[in-house]
Amino acid sequence: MATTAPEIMDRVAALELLDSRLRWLSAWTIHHANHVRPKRDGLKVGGHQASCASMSAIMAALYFDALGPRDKVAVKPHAGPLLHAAHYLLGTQTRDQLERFRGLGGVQSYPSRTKDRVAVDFSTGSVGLGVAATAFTSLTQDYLIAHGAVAEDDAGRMIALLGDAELDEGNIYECLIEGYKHDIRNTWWIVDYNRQSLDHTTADRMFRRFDDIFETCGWRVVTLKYGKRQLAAFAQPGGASVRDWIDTCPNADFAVLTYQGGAAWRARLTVDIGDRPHVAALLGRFDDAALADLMTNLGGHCVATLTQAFAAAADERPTLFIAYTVKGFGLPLAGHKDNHSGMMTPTQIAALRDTLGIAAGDEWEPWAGLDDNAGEALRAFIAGSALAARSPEPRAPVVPVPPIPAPEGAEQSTQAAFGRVLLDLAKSGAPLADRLVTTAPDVTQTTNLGAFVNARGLFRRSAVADVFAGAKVPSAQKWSGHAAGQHIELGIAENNFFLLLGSLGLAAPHFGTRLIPVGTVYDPFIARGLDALNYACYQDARFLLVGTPSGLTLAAEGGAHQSINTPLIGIGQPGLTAYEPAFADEVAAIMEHAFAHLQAEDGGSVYLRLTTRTIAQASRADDEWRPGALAGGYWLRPPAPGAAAAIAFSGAVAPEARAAWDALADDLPGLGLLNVTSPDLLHRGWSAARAARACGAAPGNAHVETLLAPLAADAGLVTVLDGSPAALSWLGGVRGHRVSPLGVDRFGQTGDLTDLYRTYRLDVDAIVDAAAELFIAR
Ligand SMILES: Cc1ncc(C[n+]2csc(CCOP(=O)(O)OP(=O)(O)O)c2C)c(N)n1
Ligand SMILES: [Mg+2]
Repeated sequence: MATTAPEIMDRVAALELLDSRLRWLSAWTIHHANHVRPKRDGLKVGGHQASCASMSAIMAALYFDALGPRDKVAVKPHAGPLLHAAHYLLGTQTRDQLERFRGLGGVQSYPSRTKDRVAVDFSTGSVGLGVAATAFTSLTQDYLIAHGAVAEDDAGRMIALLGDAELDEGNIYECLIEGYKHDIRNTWWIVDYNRQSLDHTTADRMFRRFDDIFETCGWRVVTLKYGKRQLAAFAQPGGASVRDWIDTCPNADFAVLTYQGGAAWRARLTVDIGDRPHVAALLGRFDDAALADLMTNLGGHCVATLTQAFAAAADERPTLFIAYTVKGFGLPLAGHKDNHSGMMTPTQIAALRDTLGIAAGDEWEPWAGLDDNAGEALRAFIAGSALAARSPEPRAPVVPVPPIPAPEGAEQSTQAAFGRVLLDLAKSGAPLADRLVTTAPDVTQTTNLGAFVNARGLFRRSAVADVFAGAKVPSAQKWSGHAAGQHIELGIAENNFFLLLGSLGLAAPHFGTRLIPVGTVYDPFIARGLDALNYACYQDARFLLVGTPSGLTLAAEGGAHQSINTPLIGIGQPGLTAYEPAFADEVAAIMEHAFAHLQAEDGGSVYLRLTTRTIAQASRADDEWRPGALAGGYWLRPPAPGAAAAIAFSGAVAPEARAAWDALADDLPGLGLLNVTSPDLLHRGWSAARAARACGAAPGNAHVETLLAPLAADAGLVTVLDGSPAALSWLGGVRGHRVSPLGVDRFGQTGDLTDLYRTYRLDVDAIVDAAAELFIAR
């Protein structure tokens, strides 16, 4: 705890001044971007002055007092300007960056690990996700401790500062349940309980319900409802009545009175409890301004209350702090119904500046309005805080990737090949194998992770026996858990799965040790966790995601389990390279590449879309296919120069594409057969090459341009995949070729493969017909 304040100022006084500095700087940063900086587009810039003001005391107490050197914080997205203000006071953020808040290259609207220039532990933006990320990062820390990569004494606390409306997000409760199963510790969630969201005032029925929910899941709940001045008033004659009144005051009434101010408080209190003993005398001792101050002196605005509460929760038990606050505290926006996006007028901000004694023109001066001694004292105070003592994020060494041989077998499925590669790695003793962490949302066995888990065990901080094995019940699965295990078993909630992948995938920058997370999920249920996947990618977390089984090829499983649009997700998701291999040797090559790519400085995460369909493997004369497969596609049958047509396919429909090629080759001499292993990479490369050419730099061709170059200018392409046809139909735009796209764009249904491929036009006949259509249409 920081106690370095010079004698002229005690700790609480320093934190109170810092609270008001943070509130001012955050308000001014937002004001400047909206009212001072010249505008070119007439659009509102935005920012959330009320949401910041609500939490400035919490920020001051946490960042300048309670924070430990290894603690990590997820800051409520719309309180981002407070985080930057704290760094500005510390000297680690520049005025130029603040002046460019929400402008190109300036401070981001919401804290961003990758785009902001100050240390951001967790990006936030989509409410609820940053909160849960702290719990999964604590689990990641426990995993690293158990595996000897982090010392127990070096464990930090994972802290979320959240808005109360974030508690409406379902992912919070999914996380609570999963966290309880894994005995989560070292996690604090601090709720800015201002009881206002964007549209609403929190339902009064929720009062104390959060206590029940969190306590049931093993959390300690600390409610910080009253500030010190309120507590002092409650101790006076008549005070108990005021306290009872506050405790039963509906949230909306409290907000209205806060907005209306001292006279309104007095009138209402007088009507409601003025006839109770000593109340009139008590109220009479406060003028209107002092009464308004008293009634809004809530726990979340009282740094003394906050620092005491934080210090008292020093053990590792997960803790929920419910800090009562006023949205827009200290601003004319306080309590107003529409204050979420509300902004002070130039007149109002000038008035606020005047009350702080800041001269016009000195708005950015960190210590303006304070005498020199006070400014110097505060500078010294924060220089001694834990925020100042934090080291930059570590750089973790790269783990060497061994060659990954292709699984043997003339007939294989890509899903089985994936499982085989992991098992072989587990047995190999390669250093990379020790860094693998697998996880799945209750689909470990049906996604072929089981063999790896048998070899490496389930991860549990405290050993868990395999009761079935103990009772000698025969099973292919060994399901005992121990601290050295490498599979983190999750319940079925896919949001948790993606949040955990995101946390494991940040182990390198967060803890200095690389983990290689591998997660499997049924391909259609990627959609269930899509925002959490996007969030993980936005943070530049690195992991291998395997969506399997996929597509209509699941046949008998029916339309509820057959993924259709995941290839488009693969194309559309930044930070994630999507592959859909057809053959087992491609799976091995892509996994080898992926393990390096997800460790590379300019790399990213990788998504494999796989299938359980066992198909005849391609016979290979050499390894020439390999670079093309990694780059997104290669010719399984190269077209003759000037060829009039080609078939382009991805994944499970390889047998149909090959058979159609056989059927058409005589009629269409020089017909090409293109195996597109990554529509995503081909499209991305095409965009990048065009952008580079537009900038006059690197005029080279994209891989897809080179691939399609041999075809005649007026050639036709048949594209086919078990997924949305749009994932490949764009190929026609690359060189202006005509396209006849096949794929799935209706819900699937049950059936066998023959019936379904015929019904949905993925069979050989459909491909032959699609080729004919290209030429008949000419
Ligand atoms: C997933 C998601 N949905 C909606 C939004 C838009 N949004 C941003 S803040 C907010 C309300 C937040 O209220 P609260 O958490 O109570 O924060 P406060 O500003 O009151 O502190 C909403 C709806 C969002 N950022 N993320
Ligand atoms: Mg709120």
